[in-house]
Amino acid sequence: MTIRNAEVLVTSPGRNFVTLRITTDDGVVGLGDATVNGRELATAAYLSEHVVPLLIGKDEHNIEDMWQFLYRGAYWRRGPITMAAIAAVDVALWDIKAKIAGLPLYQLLGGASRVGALAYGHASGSDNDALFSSIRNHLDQGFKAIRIQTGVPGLGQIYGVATDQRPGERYDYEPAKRLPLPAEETWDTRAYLRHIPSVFAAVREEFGPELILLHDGHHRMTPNQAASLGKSLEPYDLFWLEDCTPGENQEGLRRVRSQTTTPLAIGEVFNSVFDYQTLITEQLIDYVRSAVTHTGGVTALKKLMDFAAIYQIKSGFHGPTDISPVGQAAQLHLGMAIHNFGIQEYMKHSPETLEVFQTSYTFENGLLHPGNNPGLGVDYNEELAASYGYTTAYLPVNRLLDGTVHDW
Ligand code: KDG
Ligand code: MG
Repeated sequence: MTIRNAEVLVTSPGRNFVTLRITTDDGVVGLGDATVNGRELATAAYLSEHVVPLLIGKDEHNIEDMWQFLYRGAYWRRGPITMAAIAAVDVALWDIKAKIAGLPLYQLLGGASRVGALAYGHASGSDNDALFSSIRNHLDQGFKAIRIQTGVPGLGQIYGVATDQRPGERYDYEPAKRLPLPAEETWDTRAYLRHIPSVFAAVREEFGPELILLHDGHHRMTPNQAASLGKSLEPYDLFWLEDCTPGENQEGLRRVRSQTTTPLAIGEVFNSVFDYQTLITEQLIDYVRSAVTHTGGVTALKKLMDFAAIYQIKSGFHGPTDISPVGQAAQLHLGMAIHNFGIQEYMKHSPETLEVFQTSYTFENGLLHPGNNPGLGVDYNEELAASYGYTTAYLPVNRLLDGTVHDW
C-alpha cells in the first residue's frame, strides 16, 4: 500500500525518452512518460531532484490527492516541464491501480465507448507525386484518416515533410534532430498560402471525397491568414486544420472562427485546462490536441475532456513519436473510455523504440486498440534501454526569408 521506489529512466532508441518507473512495496510496477521533446533533461531533473523524494512511502492509490499535492504544493504552477513531471507520476499510478485491479486501464475510466480509436497517420512529400505515394503507402497500412503536409515551391526542408521516404517505407519523420545545435528552416507564409489549396484540390481529385484529410499549420499564420486558409480549404472538406495560429492569445481564434467553417484543432503545446478556457467556452475550436504526457496525465486530461464535452468539442490527442509508447498507451485508454473521443494521431515508433517499450496496443482497419493486459499494457526493457544513451537533440528553428525568427 505504499510507494517503495521511483526511478527516472532516460533512453534514446532512435530518439530521447524520459520514463518514470514507480514500484510499490508489493512489487507492482507502474510507468509514466515525461518526455518533452528537445528539453528532456529538464523533466528528468525536475522529477529526480524535486518529485521522487515526495513519492516514497505515500499510498499509491491516492491519485487525485497526489496530483493536487504536486500541482498546488509546488506553488509554481503549470508549464510544460512541471506538467509533464506530474503527468508521469499520475500515469504511473493509474498503471499500478489498474494492474492491482487486474484490468486494462480503460475499464477503470468507464469502460469501452467504442470498438477502437480512429487513428490518423502522417503523409508527406516534397511535391504532389511524392505525397501521393506516401498517401498510398498509408492506405496500404489500413489508415482511413491521413494528415497531409507538402513542400512549398521556393522553400527548402520544412517541418512535417519527410526527406527520404521511399515507396513502401514506413513514415517516421522526426523533427528533433540529434545535433548539438538546432537545424534552421526557412519560411514564407505567402508562398505557403498560395500553394496549399492546390495540393488539397489535387489530393481530392486523385483519392476522392471519402478519405479523411487533416492538415497542420504549425502556428505559422496570423489569425487573418488562418481565416483566409480555412476559407480556401472549405471545398476540400478537412477533418481539421490544426494550429492555424499561435494559441497563447486565445481571442485570436475568434477571428478565424468567424470567417470559416473548416474545423479547428489546437493545443499540442498547451499544458492545462486554463489554456483552453476561452477556446472551449466560446466554442472557438472543435478538437483538443493535448497529450496525456504534456497536460498533467490522465486525471487532468479526463477533466479537460469532460469540460470540452459540454461544448461538443472532441479529442484529437497529440501522438507523434516524441510521445513515448507509455504516453501513447495512456491516451489510448482514455480515448477508448470518453464519450467525446474524436481521433487519435498515430505516428508509429521506430522498431528500436518498440523493442525498449513493448506494447500491447494494436492497429487494425484504421483503428487503434490499447489491448486488454492489466494496466497500460507497456513493459520497459531496462537492459536494452541502458544501451541507448541520451543524445543531445533540438527541434528546428524557423526563420523568414530576411532572417527573422518565426513561429514553427
Ligand atoms: O515535439 C514537437 C512535435 O511533436 C510536433 O511538432 C509534432 O506538430 C506535431 C504534430 O502535430 O504531431
Ligand atoms: Mg501539430
